[in-house]
Amino acid sequence: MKKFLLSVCTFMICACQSEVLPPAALLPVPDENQLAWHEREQYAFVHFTVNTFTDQEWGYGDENPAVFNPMEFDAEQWVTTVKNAGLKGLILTCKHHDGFCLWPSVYTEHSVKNSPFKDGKADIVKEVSDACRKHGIFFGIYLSPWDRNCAQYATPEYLTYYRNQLTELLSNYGEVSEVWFDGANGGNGYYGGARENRHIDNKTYYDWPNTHAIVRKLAPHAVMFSDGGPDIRWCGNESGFAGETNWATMPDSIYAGKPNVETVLNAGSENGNLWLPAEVDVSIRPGWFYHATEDAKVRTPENLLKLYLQSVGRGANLLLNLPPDRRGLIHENDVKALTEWKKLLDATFATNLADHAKASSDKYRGSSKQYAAQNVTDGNKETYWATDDGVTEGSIEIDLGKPQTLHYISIQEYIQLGQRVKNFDVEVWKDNAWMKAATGTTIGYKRILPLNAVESSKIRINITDARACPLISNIAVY
Ligand code: FUL
Repeated sequence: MKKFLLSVCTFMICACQSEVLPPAALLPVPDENQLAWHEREQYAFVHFTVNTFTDQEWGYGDENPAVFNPMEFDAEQWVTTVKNAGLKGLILTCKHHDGFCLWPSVYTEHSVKNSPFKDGKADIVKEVSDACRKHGIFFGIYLSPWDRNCAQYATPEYLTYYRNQLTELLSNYGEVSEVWFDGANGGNGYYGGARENRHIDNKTYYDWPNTHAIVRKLAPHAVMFSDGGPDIRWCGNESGFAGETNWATMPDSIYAGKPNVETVLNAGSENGNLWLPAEVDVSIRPGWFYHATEDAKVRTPENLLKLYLQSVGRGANLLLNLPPDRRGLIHENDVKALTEWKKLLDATFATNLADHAKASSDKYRGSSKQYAAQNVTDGNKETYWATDDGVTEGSIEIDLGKPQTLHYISIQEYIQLGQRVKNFDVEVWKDNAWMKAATGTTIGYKRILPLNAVESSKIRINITDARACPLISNIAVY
């Protein structure tokens, strides 16, 4: 018996000694909804309302619903275009600043129900959300807080109106995965006939916490976007780029003592106490709404690839706007650009040369295989390479087997335990020596850097500084 107990104890001691504990989380970390959001990477925005028919960007709020008549409207065409472009979802402007509702809201007459389209029986939100579900992409809503049609705007009653509409959208159209709260606010408008200037205090008027609570209750898996969150932040511009340094973390008030809010939004904040990653919203055309005069100004496939690298390639998500035309269709020129872009993306990122390639490192956590470099090429996002606590640098070498032409490297941190890397570089083996091929600051969910078609058989990633021991879950080379 004694002997048996002794061997059990010895076994337990050995087992304990060989287990190396994972690093503690470096706060803040993403919650489940935010993690799911990171993985969506790129999706479509759709701006459509009376503006499409009046050739405006911001409707005044006095537009006659009679102008809204997209005779060839086809939700399937929108959704299949989005899906074929490799975009994972669609966020629809259910109501833009002009106040016109794309669904027959019971709280206003200013909607599709008073348009000639389908004799006032249309519900664009329903058709689009149904098509998204049918084709397996997510659906999101944009409900403008600023409403230039509503007589109550700028009074406390408007909040009830706004929240009623939000409740309608979150109750009647199935799962909503993202709710977009626009930051444009106040100014002149129709306001039920008053035709005047109305200003609100953006920080207090909307009483956001109580509106957010409605979303949490009715759409518990949705993420909410606004300039400053609560789940996703604006990237600080509408030109299509996140910062080359891009922290998913932010201080709890983006306005607190920050003179250059846009700059902070663009780069995030290394010591921020909130997980608040950036979303890059940008249009495929100069405007957010369709204008025939912009038919020749659709972004080229090459420019769309650039946007992808400046957003997804910098750890942000890409929200690409596609404005349907007056027929109610995504215009041929836009479809063509998207199709070519998808081809370009597929061709560029088709073959991961590092897939299951041999990987080694100068050090790894507790010398335990559990944290070895092989984890970065195993295709499993749950495994990662890590160093010991307090060690904030380290190198991973990947053997590509034979000389290859290298165009891009993609690196991912295991953000479940926090964003850590502050500086890194990439070297390639050239003429029997290591040669620097790229440098970067942050990595985050994903960082893609060009390697400019260099020829090499080996690549080395050197993490040179981090907020805590670095954790790399994936490295891909194209
Ligand atoms: C801005 C709005 O004013 C634009 O019209 C557009 O909707 C864009 C996405 O956000 O704040």
